[in-house]
Amino acid sequence: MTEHVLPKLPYDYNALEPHIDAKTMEIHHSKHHQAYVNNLNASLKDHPDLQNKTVEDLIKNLNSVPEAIRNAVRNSGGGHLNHTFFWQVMGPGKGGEPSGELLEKIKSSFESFDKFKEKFSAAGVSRFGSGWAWLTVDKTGKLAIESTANQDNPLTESTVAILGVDVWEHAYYLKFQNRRADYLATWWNVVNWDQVAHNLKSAKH
Ligand code: MN3
Repeated sequence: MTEHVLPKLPYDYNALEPHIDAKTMEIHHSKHHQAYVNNLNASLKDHPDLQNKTVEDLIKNLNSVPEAIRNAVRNSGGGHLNHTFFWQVMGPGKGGEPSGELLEKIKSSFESFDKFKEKFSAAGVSRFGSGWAWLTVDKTGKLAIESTANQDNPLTESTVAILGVDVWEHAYYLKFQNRRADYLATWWNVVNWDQVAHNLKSAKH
């Protein structure tokens, strides 16, 4: 069978310091993300027809996954997809503001870049329990801020995420404890806007 594998982190565990600490990154990637990958492979063990599908395919078409493993695929496949995405939209020496078409779209959708940040952070802060906040684009090119519970991905509801932030406690608890709003305020310093612009362009195709 083709097994899903943990992707290599595109930078070192300490690369996002001081904003996100090395220990959090190490545990998040090598333990949490690895567990999603392992659990996804375990849930697909007796389903050879699903083993060659990409994780995007599985999450996009959850209703075609047999009911017996649907929830497991939703959680562990979603976890694998979301974290693979999350590592890419962050990077060392990033932050700042987007430019070009992405900035224009953000301004026309949310009034200003600052207002966008405010609304996006609010979506993360107000997500009860564990989940994600997203900037998504729909088929018509319209941007929206969304929030999902657990490891759900907007793809299941047919919008495409171009930016996302993990608000599970495991993403910030070591450094920020219960202060999720402080984590989110700091997180803007590591956002890789070049990757987000790339995601916007690819989502159109
Ligand atoms: Mn996580």
